[in-house]
Amino acid sequence: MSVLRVILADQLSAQLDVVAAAEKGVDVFLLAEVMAEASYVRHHVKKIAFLFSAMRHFAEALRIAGHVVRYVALDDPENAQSLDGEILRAVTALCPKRIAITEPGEWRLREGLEALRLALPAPLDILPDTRFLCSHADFNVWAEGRRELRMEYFYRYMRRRHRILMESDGKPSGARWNFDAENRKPPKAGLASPRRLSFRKDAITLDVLDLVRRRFPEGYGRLEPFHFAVTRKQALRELDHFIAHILPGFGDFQDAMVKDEPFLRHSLLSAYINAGLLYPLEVCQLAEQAFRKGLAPLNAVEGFIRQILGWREFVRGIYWRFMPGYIENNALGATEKLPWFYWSGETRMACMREALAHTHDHAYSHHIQRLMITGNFALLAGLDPKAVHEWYLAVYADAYEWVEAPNTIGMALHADGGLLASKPYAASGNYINRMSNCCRGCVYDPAASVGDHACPFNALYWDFLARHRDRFGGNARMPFVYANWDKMGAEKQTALVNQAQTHLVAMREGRL
Ligand code: FAD
Ligand code: DLZ
Ligand code: SF4
Repeated sequence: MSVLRVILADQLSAQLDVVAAAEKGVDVFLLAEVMAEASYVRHHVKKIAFLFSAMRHFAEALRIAGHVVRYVALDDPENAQSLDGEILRAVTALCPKRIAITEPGEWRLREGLEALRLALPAPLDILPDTRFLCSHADFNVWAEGRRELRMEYFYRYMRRRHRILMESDGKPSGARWNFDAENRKPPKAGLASPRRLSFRKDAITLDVLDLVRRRFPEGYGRLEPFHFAVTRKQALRELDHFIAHILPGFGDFQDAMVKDEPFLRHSLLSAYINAGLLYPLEVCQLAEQAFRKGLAPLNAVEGFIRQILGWREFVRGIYWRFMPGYIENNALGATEKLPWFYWSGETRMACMREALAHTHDHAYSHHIQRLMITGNFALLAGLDPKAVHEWYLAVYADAYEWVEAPNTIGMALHADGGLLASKPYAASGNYINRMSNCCRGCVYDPAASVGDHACPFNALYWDFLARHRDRFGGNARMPFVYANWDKMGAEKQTALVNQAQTHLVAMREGRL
């Protein structure tokens, strides 16, 4: 044989050179389900099932297209149960002249390949991941010499570079880069998600569900109902459905949280884009077309495209520029153990219960729940960033370290000291009460800061600000909050700090 072409679970894209350059009937593709990857964190069982089913479908499509595929299932008795082990086993069996792989999305695997290279009898080509719209080199050129790395400026650079939402005079469409002032309204009464697609399980998916049930009995989360798209064709249907029916309302309620409504007007596309079933560029282009045809307003389309062309590419740039140290960051010195309720969902805080239930049932919760509920609580309570990072990496179907770590360590926990975000996303119960309808059904009172029924987010918020005044006191975006703190007077301040301690004790004892 000529080339062994290795495809990882999140590289299911025919456009990648590893796939596109293959010689039919000569080269061999290797895809492997391995325990090392399926258990390095306690992944959600839906995430494992989604990836295994999508891998099996991708392998099937390659075979139908005339390629030779070596597919190693988890239950294969010969399975070495690690990616390195499976590459070595395939090389021994097939004696390829070369081995080709797309650069993995996680640092630990990228490093592992360098070590593996030394053990391989044939050359190993690590090819760039061309699905991303900004290469490592281009990100570094953009970042070099800047005092601060801010998404908004990177996003403008990407808009110009890829000519997305740009007019012929070189100005941004609508003469503004950002339309968020028109977005992010509180939920209106009766706000619900439009109809969402649900994909039927075929024999491949049923086999995978059976496998996951047998092999991951202690896995986190609810396996069924399972209606993820598992092929590119299905993912394209999900994309078309989003563009036609949901995108027009995307911006308006982007930050709203509604009880029993996990999806609202979010796209649910991240798991598909990250695994390779959809390409980020095609998603942005289809959204732009909807605007050009007058099918979706600019505030919705710009807001959506910014998430992908801006945030998604930006966090990837940050990850690769600052790894391996990035995930070790703990700028705020946070050391609290991750409370068990992150896994069990058993807490009296209704907003947390809601976000954790979505996570458990769907391997999904939307951005504001991740940032302003579970992330905000972790920030205020001073939870250990490494433990929080491992939790986020496990529980969402779209989670890979390159995208999860900057969002968790940087955006949610400010543990990178402000590298990614200029101020911490800290908020009290007042914000949650404004942006959700959860407080109505909660044993805690969002208007109370001290006492038995005081919303924990309130005292924890003030205590957080007081604890970190040295760091945030001079922040140009935070003078009002510190002015409010100072106005309270010593007695109220002491009561808040004591109340925060009461909440932390309750948290440690599983009573919060
Ligand atoms: P939509 O709200 O419809 O957004 C559209 C698309 O924009 C998403 O599909 C995604 O591709 C992209 N996007 C939006 N926000 C971000 C962002 N901040 N960073 C990168 N891409 C973004 N996203 C992941 O893909 N994987 C993760 O592991 C992940 N972990 C997160 C952890 C924390 C603590 C936080 C605060 C955010 C995290 N995000 C992660 C970002 C974001 O929450 C998800 O991309 C989004 O919720 C996915 O749902 P959706 O497809 O419905 O997104
Ligand atoms: C997340 C994951 C899981 C659960 N299982 C596998 C697997 O069996 N085989 C594989 O090739 N990749 C898997 N992955 C994805 C990797 O752990 C890793 O997150 C990505 O390949 C990083 O780019
Ligand atoms: Fe969450 Fe506080 Fe509202 Fe309860 S009262 S739902 S804990 S914000």
